[in-house]
Amino acid sequence: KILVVATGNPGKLREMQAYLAHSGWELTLKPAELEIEETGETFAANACLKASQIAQATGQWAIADDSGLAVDALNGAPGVYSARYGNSDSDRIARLLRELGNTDNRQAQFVCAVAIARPDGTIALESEGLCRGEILHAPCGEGGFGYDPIFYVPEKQLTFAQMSRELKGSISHRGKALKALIPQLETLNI
Ligand code: ITT
Repeated sequence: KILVVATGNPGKLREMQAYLAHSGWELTLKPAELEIEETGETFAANACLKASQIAQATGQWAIADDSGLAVDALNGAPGVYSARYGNSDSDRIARLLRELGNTDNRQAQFVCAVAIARPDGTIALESEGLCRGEILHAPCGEGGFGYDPIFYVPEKQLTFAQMSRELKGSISHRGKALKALIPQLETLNI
């Protein structure tokens, strides 16, 4: 049972592999030359688009994750445009901190939509997870990827970048979306 992971983001791949390690599926990375343009307006639409196109291109089952950070004081930006907010993680973080400035309201949420497509490109399963937290004024922590160093979870008193992969996975948008998916994956009966 092979699932092609429709991502070019190594941080996502590592987390997906860890969280689906006992699902009975073997995860393999999509060929690098297959790139999908994300034209959807929602996380779910983009996850379906990526899973469907990679499944069709490879003729195998595929899983995609579309995710991002929605900041309350920025009316949900960068949201589905989180990856396009800059050319590197540090550029994206710098831009977000600049746009937020000294705003008191630091509330934000990470959202993750996951979709699984059959080899013919039709969508078999969808799932979504979210995690609320606060945007710090400066990065803190070395782990994780993307916006993790500025995303602080008050309940744990840590940023995502200060958490072990296990702890992040137990509360994160991606961890929740994939956890909800596992029982459904088992019912596929492939
Ligand atoms: P693929 O589309 O190839 O999967 P991508 O990085 O372009 O990779 P998205 O379009 O879904 O993925 O954009 C997600 C953005 O949100 C990207 O900038 C990530 O760094 C960021 N992001 C998503 N999940 C995150 C997490 O758990 N921690 C930190 N940043 C995250």
